[in-house]
Amino acid sequence: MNTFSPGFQGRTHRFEGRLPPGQYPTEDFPVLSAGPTPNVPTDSWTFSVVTEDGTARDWNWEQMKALPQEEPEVDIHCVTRWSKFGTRWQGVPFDAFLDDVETAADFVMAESYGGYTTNLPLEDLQDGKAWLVHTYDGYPLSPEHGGPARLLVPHLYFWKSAKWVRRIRMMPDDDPGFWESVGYHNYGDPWREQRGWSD
Ligand SMILES: Nc1nc2c(c(=O)[nH]1)N[C@H]1C(S)=C(S)[C@@H](COP(=O)(O)O)O[C@H]1N2
Ligand SMILES: [Mo]
Repeated sequence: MNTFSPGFQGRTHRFEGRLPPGQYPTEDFPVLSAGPTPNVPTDSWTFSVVTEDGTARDWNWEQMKALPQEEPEVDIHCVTRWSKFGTRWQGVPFDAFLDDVETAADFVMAESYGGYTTNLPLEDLQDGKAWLVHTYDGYPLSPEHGGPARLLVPHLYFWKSAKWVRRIRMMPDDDPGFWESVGYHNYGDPWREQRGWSD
């Protein structure tokens, strides 16, 4: 006799191999913010890419919405050990912001409204691996989850996905961001369990 319901088997099969080591799956969407939620109205929102010589490219909300849009459906992994499968977003593939940007830098600092920062290799924002997202599950991204727009870099632990992102600054030399400077891993690959400095 089959003791599993079809639904249970279906779920197990569907998510097989998708849980990184040390993580548990959750259906909730916890909010993790290091400080208060900034209020950023879309009519005064801007997003900038700044190269190492100080040259900035800026987009306002309308210009950002006019860029090519994608609907990534991805698993996300928080270093506090929850993972959430199949989250649905809409936003701009990050390559669209980097198209005309001339830089020799290999690293970036993502800087947010409210002051949060997180560092990444530039290549982790390229080739379809990252997005600037403004919609979650069909609705405008809520302020607690980073609205009006946040970074989405699902192949790294979720602290790299800066909420309320305001600027990407190119850095010739790598520099730790907010959590990286107090002990989180510099890169944060969930599949290699890169949680802390010593991992
Ligand atoms: N600006 C900003 N971005 C942030 C954070 C933050 O505190 N401020 N927390 C990070 C951490 S540690 C995680 S796990 C995720 C949480 O996103 P969520 O609140 O939408 O789940 O956002 C990341 N991005
Ligand atoms: Mo986190």
